[in-house]
Amino acid sequence: MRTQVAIIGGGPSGLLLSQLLHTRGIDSVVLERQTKAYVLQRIRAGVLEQGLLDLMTEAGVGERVYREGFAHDGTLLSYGDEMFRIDFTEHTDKPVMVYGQTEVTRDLYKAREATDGRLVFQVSDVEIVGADTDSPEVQYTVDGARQTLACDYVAGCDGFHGVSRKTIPETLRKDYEKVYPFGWLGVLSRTPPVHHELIYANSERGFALCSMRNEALSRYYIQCRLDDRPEDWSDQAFWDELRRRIPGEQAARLVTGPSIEKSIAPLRSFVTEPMRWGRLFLCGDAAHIVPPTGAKGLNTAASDVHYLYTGLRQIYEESDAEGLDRYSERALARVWKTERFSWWFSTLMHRFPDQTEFEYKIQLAEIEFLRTNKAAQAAMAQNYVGLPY
Ligand code: RFL
Ligand code: PHB
Repeated sequence: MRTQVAIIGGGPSGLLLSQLLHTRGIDSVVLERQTKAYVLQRIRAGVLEQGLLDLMTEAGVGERVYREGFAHDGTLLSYGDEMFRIDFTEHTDKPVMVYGQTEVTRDLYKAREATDGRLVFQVSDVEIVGADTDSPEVQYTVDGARQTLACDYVAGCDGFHGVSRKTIPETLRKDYEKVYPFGWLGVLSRTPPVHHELIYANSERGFALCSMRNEALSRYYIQCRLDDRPEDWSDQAFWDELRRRIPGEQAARLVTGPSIEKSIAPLRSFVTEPMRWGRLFLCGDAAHIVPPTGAKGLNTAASDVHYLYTGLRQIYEESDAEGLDRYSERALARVWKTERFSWWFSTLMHRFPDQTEFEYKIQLAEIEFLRTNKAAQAAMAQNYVGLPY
């Protein structure tokens, strides 16, 4: 089999790139390790930046998100019983959209299937061969048979645990990592959200986040220990702990119900450099991870897709390699700014096990500064709605 761009990974990065390339008549094949049903049951991101919305529109999948998504022009921060709002419209010209990653992925699968996109599921033993030559290929096994996909370029969109990043020789890449000493326990429940905007809560007992998918579906998170397991947390224990971490007024209003999903995610900041080796380009979680505070993971994957799509268009439509040659540099410049914001917001809002009383006081002083200082609010708002591409 042959294609122009072999895409490893059928998550949001791989699918969005594939659908965008299709709009320009550039052929791709997406190789996904899991089944489509498995990819669609992963509950992840919920907040989309304007940049991602624009890419979805360009890819022809921008209709449902504007119909069913919820535009938010502010977010709430609390500490103890105090709560204040960061107003996006006061400091930026755009809102964010609350719409689940699951729905983004569903829309993209639908579009790829409607346009006869080639998607291969349940591939295993994926191997990228000759990435540093002019004729790379991807070898993989499906239905027990070994296959070879010849291509011009390989897009490594296979997430943090994929094979693409590891294909770049260790001597040529450098990994930067920070692991946080806690995780997030997330619960999805068929209950109305406690507030119509998101609440990021700093409490003495640890961080909490009140988010949502729609008027009848809520998504809540609480900071938990790294050795906690979802089965250790009954629904009742989760709701009790969440109530203790958000302002009393919100706690009194919280509607609880049975969880329909409960999972724990560790928090990590990670970047690999460079994001390109020969004809292999890393994109999304394959190249970088942010802690979820600030909702930047999927959105940063989308900005990579933008730079890679632009580079591929340039080479196929104008025979100009400038965009591909500068892909890694351009993507990383934005990635590091997003890493900084996610690290800052995580550090501001969580309880660290070794935190001294002094450090806790400093944290509260910084939140207090943010509550009262317009310049600090503007910086937060601009980062939250998404830095320009
Ligand atoms: P994905 O989604 O991990 O997709 C990679 C795909 O590659 C497949 N794969 C392989 N396929 C073939 N061969 C192999 N060897 C393969 N190895 C892996 C996988 O099966 C998978 O289908 O990466 P992608 O596309 O780069 O997308 C990244 C986003 O999924 C991620 O950044 C976000 O979910 C992060 N994130 C959030 N991001 C936001 O922008 N806003 C949010 O509100 C937000 N909330 C979150 C989040 C992530 C979370 N968790 C669980 C990590 C909340 C949570 C709790
Ligand atoms: C979510 O709704 O899943 C969500 C929202 C905001 C975040 C992280 C996750 O910062």
